[in-house]
Amino acid sequence: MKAFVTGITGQDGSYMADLLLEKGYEVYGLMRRSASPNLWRIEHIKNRIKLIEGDLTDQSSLDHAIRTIQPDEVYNLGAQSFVQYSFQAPLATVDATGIGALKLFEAVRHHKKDAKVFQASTSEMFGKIQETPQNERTRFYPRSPYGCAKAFAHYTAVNYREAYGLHISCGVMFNHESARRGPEFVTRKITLGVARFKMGLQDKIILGNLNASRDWSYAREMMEAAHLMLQQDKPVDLVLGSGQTHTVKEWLEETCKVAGVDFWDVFIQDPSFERQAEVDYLRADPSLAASVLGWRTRVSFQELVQMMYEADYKSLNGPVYQ
Ligand code: NAP
Ligand code: F7E
Repeated sequence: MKAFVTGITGQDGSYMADLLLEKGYEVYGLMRRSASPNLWRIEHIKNRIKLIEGDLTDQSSLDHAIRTIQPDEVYNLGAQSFVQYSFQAPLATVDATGIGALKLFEAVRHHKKDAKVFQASTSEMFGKIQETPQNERTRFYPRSPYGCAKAFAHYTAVNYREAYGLHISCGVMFNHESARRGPEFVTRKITLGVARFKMGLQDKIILGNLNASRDWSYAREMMEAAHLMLQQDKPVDLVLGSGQTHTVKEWLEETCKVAGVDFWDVFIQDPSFERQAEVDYLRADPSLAASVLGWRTRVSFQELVQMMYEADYKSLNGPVYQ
């Protein structure tokens, strides 16, 4: 079996590549040109995967990739995925995250119509939530250029399924984290910041809104669900999350507890880290995913915090990525 993964250098793409290699797939990944290549998450597998140069904003590179690889499965995990940055660079975000998905679906439609496609949809589409918990029928109300771009990609996936019979499944993924999370996201910013504080390398962590609630789970488990979704005969859209929610403050408190440091010593609140339009509260209803896939998250909130804090603490003495 051959799989093509966009976003292979990102958190999810690297876990997906690990998982697919374990299952015996031939793994191809899309990598964009960068002055300083960002390969740390796939360093351990770089000799076992094939990297194809290209860009989600460039139709010809996607056409070329799909035409030459002829993949059985395509995982569209590439995106400008940082919500805060999407307010600073809305057009670039929409290009990669929204139109990029359309370009990839077009490449599949023209060059490998029977490939099964996974689209990385997001709980950010629920934004200003219309009900709790959020399920497959909850109305979207995105609150950022990123959320709007993902809603466009999601509806385009549904349309390409209905109009052209493509096998595209959308995983509506709630926040998922790991030691491979980018350090700009709040979970990793906190675990890395507290580890540095503990080692005397940093005085304070500067944070924005501590009251936001997120449904956090472990990224590797999320990729297991994405893979399972493409093993179904029929395409399906599913909400993927733990069903539990915690505030940013609780993530910080738990990290401080694991590190054995005083919560009040560690952070400063700064409104400049607050969002122009915030998503206050997210909690998944993963019951359909449980019944269709037999999947649920296993790593708890406490285990996730501990795993990430310990990896960061160790990495300060040399790189350790899990
Ligand atoms: P991530 O770590 O930010 O990785 C994003 C990947 O996309 C990177 O490999 C990046 O390449 C690549 N990329 C960005 N712009 C591109 C472009 N123009 N052309 C080609 N590649 C491009 O994100 P993640 O956390 O792994 O998330 C994976 C996917 O799931 C994303 O689509 C994200 O929006 C979505 N999602 C994530 C979560 C979550 O909680 N993690 C939840 C719901 C949905 P570089 O390495 O070169 O930057
Ligand atoms: O923010 C608050 C912030 O940037 C979480 C992406 O993977 O998940 C992710 O998006 C919350 C927000 O992730 C800081 O205001 C407080 O309420 O870690 P985040 P996100 O915006 O939830 C979704 C599902 C995706 O699809 C996205 O791709 O934390 N917060 N203080 C802060 N956030 C950051 N980044 N930095 C702070 O200092």
